[in-house]
Amino acid sequence: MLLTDQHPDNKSIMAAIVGAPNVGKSSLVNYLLGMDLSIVTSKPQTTRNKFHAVFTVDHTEVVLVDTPGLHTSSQELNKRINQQAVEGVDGVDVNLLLIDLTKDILEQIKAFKDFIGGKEKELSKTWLVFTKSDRVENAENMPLDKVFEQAKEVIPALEQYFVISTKSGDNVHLLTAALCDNAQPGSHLYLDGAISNKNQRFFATEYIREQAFDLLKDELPYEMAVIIDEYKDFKDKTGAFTSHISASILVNRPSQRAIVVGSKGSMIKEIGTRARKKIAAMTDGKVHLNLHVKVSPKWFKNNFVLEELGLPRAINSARVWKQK
Ligand SMILES: Nc1nc2c(ncn2[C@@H]2O[C@H](COP(=O)(O)OP(=O)(O)O)[C@@H](O)[C@H]2O)c(=O)[nH]1
Ligand SMILES: [Mg+2]
Repeated sequence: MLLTDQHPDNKSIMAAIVGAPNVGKSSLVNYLLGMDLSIVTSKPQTTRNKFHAVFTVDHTEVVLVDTPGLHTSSQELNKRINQQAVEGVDGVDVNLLLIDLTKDILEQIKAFKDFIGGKEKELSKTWLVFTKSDRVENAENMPLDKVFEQAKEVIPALEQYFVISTKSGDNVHLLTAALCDNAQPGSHLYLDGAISNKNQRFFATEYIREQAFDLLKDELPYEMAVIIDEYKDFKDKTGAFTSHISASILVNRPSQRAIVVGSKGSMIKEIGTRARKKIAAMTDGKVHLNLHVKVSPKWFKNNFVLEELGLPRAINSARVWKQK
């Protein structure tokens, strides 16, 4: 889509947000956007699809690419999730490599190097963003200059670093300023007011999954996926919008269905109530949400389900799919 009649002062920059699971990628996206768009949970590996999140500062458009956490696994689902992360860093102007200050720093840097698989020379300029500074007592006394120099030996594309907290908001403005300074004159990719390349349907499934992640324990959420069966918007007599949404929560085994439904349906009801509130905050209207739990054995190996979830085949996917 080409947007015509752009302001002559328009500038744009695209930044990929990468890093290990749970470093705070989605939290940073939400902080910069000023809204809870990307799902944030205390459990790692919740984000599965890459997507754009957009904000503007004066005439400068910043397009953030939220990516799933980098993890290596031979499982088909994880291969496809990783592919989303790989594509996320492709063709961007800058990579923001997030590093959790509360964990081993150099290990995270090396994990990123392994992830890009020897292509560090082709990498766009990359900035280190140390996160969760509110959780370490003396972030300003940490030898981060030295750590940065060591990191540069591993990833030569590293240019500078930031030390931020999205909880306290510390230093995030420095990152925003650097992004704006590095934006190039040119057309905006998105219309004014756009916040993402994904639609409300996508975020509805994310918010259902987010609430289920929060409420359910252990491994179950990783064997769970959400698919929208129906999504319809109606205008009522007052002109207000009501969205009627039916969605299926897919699980792998019948025993998991029992857990997600809960005693007398209490769990699915709670997931639904919380998700409905979050979806309504996004649509700014009323929401009727119908949730069903379906047992779909091995959905995470099923090409049709994975495509429906926005996870096409990865480069290293096994060629095992039967032709229809
Ligand atoms: N204390 C603190 N917690 C954070 C910060 N950023 C993220 N978190 C927490 O870290 C967890 C993972 O965050 P999330 O944004 O989902 O990480 P992602 O997996 O990289 O997208 C959540 O529990 C967040 O609340 C921060 O700056 N300070
Ligand atoms: Mg995330």
